[in-house]
Amino acid sequence: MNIYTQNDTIAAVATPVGTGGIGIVRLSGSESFNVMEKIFSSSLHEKKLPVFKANRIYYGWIHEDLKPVDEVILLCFHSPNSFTGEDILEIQCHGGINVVRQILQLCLKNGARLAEPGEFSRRAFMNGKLDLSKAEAVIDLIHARTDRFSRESALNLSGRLTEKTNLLRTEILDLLSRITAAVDFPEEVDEPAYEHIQNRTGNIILEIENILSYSASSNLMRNGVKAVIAGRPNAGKSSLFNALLDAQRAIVTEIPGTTRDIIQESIDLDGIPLTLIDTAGLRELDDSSQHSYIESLGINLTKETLEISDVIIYMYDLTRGMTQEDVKTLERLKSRDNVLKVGSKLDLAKGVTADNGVIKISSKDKTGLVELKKAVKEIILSNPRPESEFCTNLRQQQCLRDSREFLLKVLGACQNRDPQDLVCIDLKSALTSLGEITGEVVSEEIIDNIFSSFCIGK
Ligand SMILES: Nc1nc2c(ncn2[C@@H]2O[C@H](COP(=O)(O)OP(=O)(O)OP(=O)(O)O)[C@@H](O)[C@H]2O)c(=O)[nH]1
Ligand SMILES: [Mg+2]
Repeated sequence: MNIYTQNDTIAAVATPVGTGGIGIVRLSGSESFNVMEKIFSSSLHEKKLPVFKANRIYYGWIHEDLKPVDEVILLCFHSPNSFTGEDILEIQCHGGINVVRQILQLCLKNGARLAEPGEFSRRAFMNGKLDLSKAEAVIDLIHARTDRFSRESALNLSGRLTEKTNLLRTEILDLLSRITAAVDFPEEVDEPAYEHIQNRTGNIILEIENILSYSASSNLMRNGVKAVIAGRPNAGKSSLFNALLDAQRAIVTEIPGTTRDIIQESIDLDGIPLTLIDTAGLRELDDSSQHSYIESLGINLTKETLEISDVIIYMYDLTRGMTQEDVKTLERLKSRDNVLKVGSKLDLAKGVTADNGVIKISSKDKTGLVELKKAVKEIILSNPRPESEFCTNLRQQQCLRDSREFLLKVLGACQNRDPQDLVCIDLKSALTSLGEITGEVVSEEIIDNIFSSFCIGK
């Protein structure tokens, strides 16, 4: 993707496709103001151009040969004080699909090129305006499905991870400088004691491990989990699905076999994005009617979904008790440690006793739902730490692990009393791995990979 190294002027629509109050077309590059001079005027009676000053807002018209396209305001930023570090103009127009597209077309016709996905942010990175971990925080913030993940991403955007990484890098650099000085000038500078190197390296490893200890909860917040509601027809699965969503999303009837397809929606379970899946009721079908055929397809889908789900909410009707088929299905799921047994319709089965470990609920009057959510959370959080001090993605975790590996080698080398110039090699590699987190040292391929996951206009 070498186009990124070019300094041409790019344009894109920065707001989502669709109708809205305001649409934004963004331009970045040295030609931005020249493009604008061709398509903007403060008046429609005659071509009138303001002197575009930095950090100012201008009112006027986007026009084509003084024929009005839209009434807009312009936000002006001059290089280097802008998001990308280049000249930037943001055209705020009315948010109609067509008008936004027309303005973009005019920009393209008058000297700009359509931006690639993430190209604005990539330019910001290239111009030192945004480090890599902050750029990744921007993507996270845009895609966050829960309040908690938004907050975590905003903290990273504000520099939490960058600052921590830089602190650790400074520590390594400091140690490296002391050893290098002694290696290069053995007459003047004494070698640091091996114990000293070991102590400091050990502390850095502990710090890295502390950040890594939040990996599982970071991954959970980022990726979310799948919880499937399964059980026999009429067990009350769709009713529970609706009750948890607090919306009438799935059809509920007293006819067994109502749900035939997989229906899924996302809910926020205390900061964890939980994809809740309603399924077709499990039962043996013995006739070969078309109706049964369709239902059997649904049942197969249910079985496949059971395989890939992180939590299985297995429901049975308390008023009917557990049937042989329920027992058989639960037997098949025995090896999984993620099954919750849920008895439904508690409002109709007040005096009914249930096995130990069964969570009794009523979707009708919403009893037992808090306990159910708590139990789901317990399964999900059996490993990860619930609170996160550091939120990292897989790439950043790999950089941290690589760095830790090199630092462990440093400890080993000190233990063996290897020459200190050898110790330096691993310290340098540990430094490089940490530098990859913020993009201090990073390959073109990784940069491409990160910025291609942005949307156009960002
Ligand atoms: N009184 C009462 N009725 C319920 C409750 N939950 C479900 N029902 C009723 O039980 C019937 C079946 O409910 P559904 O939610 O459609 O059951 P399902 O498991 O999705 O059924 P299928 O889609 O056919 O597999 C409906 O008539 C619901 O109104 C409950 O908590 N209390
Ligand atoms: Mg259903």
